[in-house]
Amino acid sequence: MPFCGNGKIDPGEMCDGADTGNSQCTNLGFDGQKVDSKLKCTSVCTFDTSDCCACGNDRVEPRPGWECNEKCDCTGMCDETFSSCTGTCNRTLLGGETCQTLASSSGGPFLEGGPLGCKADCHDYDTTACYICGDGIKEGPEECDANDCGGGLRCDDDRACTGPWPEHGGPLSCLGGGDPWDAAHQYPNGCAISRRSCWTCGNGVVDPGNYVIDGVTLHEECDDGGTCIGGSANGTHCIDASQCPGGRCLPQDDNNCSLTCQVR
Ligand SMILES: [Ca+2]
Ligand SMILES: [Ca+2]
Ligand SMILES: [Ca+2]
Ligand SMILES: [Ca+2]
Repeated sequence: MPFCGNGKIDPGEMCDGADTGNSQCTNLGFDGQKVDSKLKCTSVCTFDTSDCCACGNDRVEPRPGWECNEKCDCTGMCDETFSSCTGTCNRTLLGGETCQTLASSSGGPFLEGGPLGCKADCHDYDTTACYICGDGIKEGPEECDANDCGGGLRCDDDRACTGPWPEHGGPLSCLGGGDPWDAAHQYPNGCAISRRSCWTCGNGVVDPGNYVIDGVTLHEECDDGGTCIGGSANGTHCIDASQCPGGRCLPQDDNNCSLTCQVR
């Protein structure tokens, strides 16, 4: 470029010195520029876009200091010239924020999940993958939240407990974490289903907790197991279906203990 450096645009030059013609960052597909700056020119008379900003350019350009009001940036959405920003996000720049830090800085509830995302215009975070244990809504990896046990099931429904036995039931518990019982068992993190209030008549164990049958609140008074019905072990005592190959293990209404595990 024999005339690069003479301060005016000659054939083959995009710009020269301070002369960028009518071009601005926005003409090149960028969203804006650094405040008090403009499109610049390199020493070889090509555009220097380092003070241009765009959603999708691998850099978070927030206010103040930039016209682009970005909180985050989702890279890979634009091609090299930023004239076609239709790609999909392949890396999200979040300025160090996470679901958790975002919640605490806003004074909002504690968001436990993630990942935190970036909205397509880079102007705000996408929190749809964040979740809150304690908001009463089962979401993300939660097994339950408060009384929401998923699929429209209320955890406190007396029939919420299900199992392989014909005689079973009771409410499920949704554990919020911090409960000593939870910590001692398998639910240290909260929003996990506990079956501690379930009952199963016929499993050979007098289960704790109450259950309701036909409006009457009961608790197991006895449980002497069941009997294999059918299969190779037909007629033998059992406490689990695995003990009855080809058959079922069912509680028996005998002289001592009823089908709902009440003492006769
Ligand atoms: Ca020139
Ligand atoms: Ca950007
Ligand atoms: Ca929740
Ligand atoms: Ca039982």
